[in-house]
Amino acid sequence: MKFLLVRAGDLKDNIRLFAPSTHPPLGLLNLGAVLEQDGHDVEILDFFMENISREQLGNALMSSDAVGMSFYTAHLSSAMDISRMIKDVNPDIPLIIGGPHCIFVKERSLLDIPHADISVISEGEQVIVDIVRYLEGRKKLADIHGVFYRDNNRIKKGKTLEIIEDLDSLYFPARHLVDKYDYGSFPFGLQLKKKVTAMITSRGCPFNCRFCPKYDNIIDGWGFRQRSAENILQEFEDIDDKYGSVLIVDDNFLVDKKRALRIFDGLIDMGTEVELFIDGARVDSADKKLYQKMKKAGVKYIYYGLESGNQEVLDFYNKKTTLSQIRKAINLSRKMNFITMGNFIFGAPIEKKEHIERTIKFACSLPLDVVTFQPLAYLYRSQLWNDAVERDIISKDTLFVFADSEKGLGNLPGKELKEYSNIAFQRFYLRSTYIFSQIYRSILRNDYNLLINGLKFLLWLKRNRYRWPKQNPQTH
Ligand code: B12
Repeated sequence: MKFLLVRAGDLKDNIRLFAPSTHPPLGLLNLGAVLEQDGHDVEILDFFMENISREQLGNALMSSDAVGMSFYTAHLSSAMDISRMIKDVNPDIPLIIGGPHCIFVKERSLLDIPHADISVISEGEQVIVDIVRYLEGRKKLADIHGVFYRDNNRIKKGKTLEIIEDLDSLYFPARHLVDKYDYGSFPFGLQLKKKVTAMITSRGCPFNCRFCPKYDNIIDGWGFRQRSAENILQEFEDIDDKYGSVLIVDDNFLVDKKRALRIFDGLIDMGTEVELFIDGARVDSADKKLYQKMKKAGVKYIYYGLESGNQEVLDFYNKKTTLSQIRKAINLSRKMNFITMGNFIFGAPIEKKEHIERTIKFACSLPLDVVTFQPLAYLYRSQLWNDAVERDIISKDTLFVFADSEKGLGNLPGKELKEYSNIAFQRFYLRSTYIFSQIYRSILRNDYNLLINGLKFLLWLKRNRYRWPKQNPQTH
C-alpha cells in the first residue's frame, strides 16, 4: 500500500520569527516510520515548505492508496482547502485526518473537514496500523481505539483511545522522508547549522499554565511521559553524521534534571558536533552544573516562556516561576553564551497598562538575544478558555480569540494589545545598549548572522506587517 502524508499549512505563515518551516512535521515522520516498518511506501508533502499545485498533488495521489493529513487548529482553513482538492482529484481515496486539531475537537473534526473519512483523536502510531488493517479488510473501524469515522452519513466512534505508555517502544522518526526539504530556515533571525531536524523526548507537561491547552485537559491519563536517556542517545547516534542541528521540541525538556544530565553526559561522551536548540525551557530548571554540561554537549540556543515582568501576572497564569528565577536563568544562559530567547504575553485579564509597561522594562533589563511579544490568545480547551466559556464571555465553539476588552476578555482593547506588542519589539531591539552588545557578541562569536538577519527582520517588520503607531498608547 502507498500512503501519502500531508502537512496542511501555508507557505505565507513562514514569515515569522518562529515559523512552522523551521520544524519538520515530527508526527508524520513517526507515522511514516511505523508505516514503512509495516511494509508500505510513504511520501510526504509539506504545505509549509512549498506551494503545492493541484497538479502536483494530483500526481502524488495517482500513485497513492490512502492519504493521511496532519494539522493544528491554526491551519484549519488550509486543511479544508487541501481536503477538497484531494477529493476533487480522487473522490474514492480514503482520507484520514489527525494531529492536534483532531485531538482537541474530537468528532467535530469530521464536521470541520467534511471530506475526511476517519479522524484520529489520539497519538497515531498504533492507530495508523489498525487503520491499514481496516483498509486491507482485516479489521472493523468500530474496533479501533481513538477514532471517529463516517458510516452512512453518521459520525461514529471507535473504541476509547489508548495512551502509549512506553515511549521507548516507538520507532525513531523516518526523517529521510523529508530529505527534500530544508528545515530550520528562520526567515529572518537565526542561522542554524544545516541540516536541521527536530526531536521530541517526552509527551505532556507536569505544569498547569492557565493559557496552555494541555492534552491533559481533554484526555484522561495523558500525563507526563518521558523517553529514557538511553533511548534518546540512541536516536542521537542515529542522526549524528546526518544533521548539523536538532530542535528539541518538548514542552519541557529540562524538567527532569537527572535525565537531562544523563543525556548531556552521553552526548559529551559521544563527542557529537550537533548543535542543540532547546525549544521549550522553564526558568526554574536553570542550574549552573546542568548549564555547564549543556554547553559542553552542544546546546547553542535556548528558548524560554517568560510570559510577564509582573509577579502577580505570573501567579495568575499559574506559571509557578518568579521574576528572580527569570533573571537568574537569563543571566546564566548569557554566561554560557547561549543564544537566549524569550517570549512575553500581553493581556492577562488582570493586566493594566502599568503591567505591560513593567513587562517591557523587565524584558529590556535582561540580557536576551531574541525576544517575542504577543497578545494573549484564548486557545480552545485551555483553562483560560474554559473560564471564559463558563462565564459566558465566549461560546464553546470558539477555537481561538485574542484578549480584547471589547469582547469582555481583559482590560485592554485587542487593537491596543497588538500595538503594545509592536512598541515592545521596537523598544527592545532599537536600544543602543542592545545593538552594541549584539555587535560585540557577534565579533566574539565571529558570527554575524544574528545581527544581519535581525536587522533584516526589523526592516521587514516595519515595512510589511506592523505599522508602528505614531503615539505610544501609554500616553492615551
Ligand atoms: C513544535 C511545535 C510548534 C512549532 C512547529 C509548528 C508546526 N506547524 O509544525 C512552532 C514553534 C512553529 C509552533 C507554533 C505554534 N504552535 Co505549536 N507546538 C509544537 C509542539 C511543542 C511539538 C509538536 C510536535 O512535534 N509534537 C510531536 C509529534 C510526535 O506529535 P504530533 O505532531 O501531535 O503527532 C502525533 C499525533 O497528533 C498524531 N497525528 C498527527 N498528525 C497525524 C495525522 C494522521 C493522519 C494521524 C492518523 C495521526 C496524526 O500522531 C502523531 C504521533 O503520535 C506542540 C506540543 C507537543 N508537545 O506536541 C505544540 C502545539 C502543537 N502547538 C500549539 C499551538 C497552539 C501553536 C501556536 C498556535 C502557538 C501560538 N500562539 O502562536 C503556533 C501555531 C503556528 C503555526 N502557524 O503552526 C498547540 C496546538 C493546539 C491546537 N489545537 O492546534 C500545541 C499542542 C501546544 C499547546 N498545548 O498549546 N508549534
